[in-house]
Amino acid sequence: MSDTLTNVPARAGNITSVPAPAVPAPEERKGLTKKEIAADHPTWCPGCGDFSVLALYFKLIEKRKMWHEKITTVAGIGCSSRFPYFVQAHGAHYIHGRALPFASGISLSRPDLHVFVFGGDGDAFSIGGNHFNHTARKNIKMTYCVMDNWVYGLTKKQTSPTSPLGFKSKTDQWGAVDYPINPMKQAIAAGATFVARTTHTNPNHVLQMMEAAMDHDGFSFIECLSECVEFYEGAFDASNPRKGGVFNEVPKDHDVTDELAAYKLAGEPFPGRFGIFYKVNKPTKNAKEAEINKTLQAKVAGMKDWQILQKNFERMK
Ligand SMILES: Cc1ncc(C[n+]2csc(CCOP(=O)(O)OP(=O)(O)O)c2C)c(N)n1
Ligand code: SF4
Ligand SMILES: [Mg+2]
Repeated sequence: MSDTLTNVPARAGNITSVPAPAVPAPEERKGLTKKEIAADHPTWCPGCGDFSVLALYFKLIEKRKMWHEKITTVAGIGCSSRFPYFVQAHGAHYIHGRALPFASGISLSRPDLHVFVFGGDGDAFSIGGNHFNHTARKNIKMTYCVMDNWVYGLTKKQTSPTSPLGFKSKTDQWGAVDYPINPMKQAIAAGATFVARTTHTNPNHVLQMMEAAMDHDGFSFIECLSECVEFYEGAFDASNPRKGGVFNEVPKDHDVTDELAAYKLAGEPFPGRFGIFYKVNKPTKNAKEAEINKTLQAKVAGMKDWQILQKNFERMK
């Protein structure tokens, strides 16, 4: 189990601390079962790929013995973004495209939590495109899993930034004319320090990617293909061996620290590769801010909150 799950001290500060409720030592506590972590019955269409991502998230929580008070599940708006409703733990179904800034606040103020963000391609790359770039470049510790179905599902079939050319939708009746973005290239270029690709049709692989992403100290991004059976059926058949497609993993000799090699992999035509394309260690914003806080807190050690405020006011006179 990663240290971040169990050994991170409570947030330091000048605020009077409230005694924490008695929680058994980690080794004495059992991991949650799916029954304890599953909330409402998911309202997705039967056969939607999102079911599989949710089931694997439950599996991850079970396997890695995470507890309710250590997990936060955040999302924006969309079918995929309904995710936090179905998880019996802290979380938020937030504003369309704004899941990442909300999750950033959680991550920076509560470094002891595992922050997971789920959402769709529209949420991530249309309305939330700007936040995606900035959260990645800041290297804020969290795992962002984009359930990419190449369409706006919730609003019933509009072209999304990942829809391929020619895709017929309510916003492109004669076929999409705008070039799609490549989420993997975008993540690498924006500065994400962990970039992986998987597909809902390969459960073991999804779990493997989620585990690796969770263990990464920084902003980890996963593009998970997740079929919308209602508005883009068969979109990913070419990546599914059960439908006559091929599931090709990242070559064994791929150097995950080589940005250009990762970019090259990301450029392979669909169905492309699956696995970890890029992974480097860089100081996180969390670590940098913690350092600043430590230095500043040392300067006011032993002072009461009102004394710090008074000192500040006096300085402003
Ligand atoms: C500010 C704002 N603009 C537009 C919408 C309408 N809207 C809701 S979800 C969505 C797109 C969802 O697509 P995606 O993120 O790909 O999720 P999916 O439903 O495909 O999982 C849009 C445009 C909204 N809720 N809020
Ligand atoms: S509309 Fe598509 S994405 Fe939304 S729940 Fe149905 S199958 Fe899933
Ligand atoms: Mg979508």
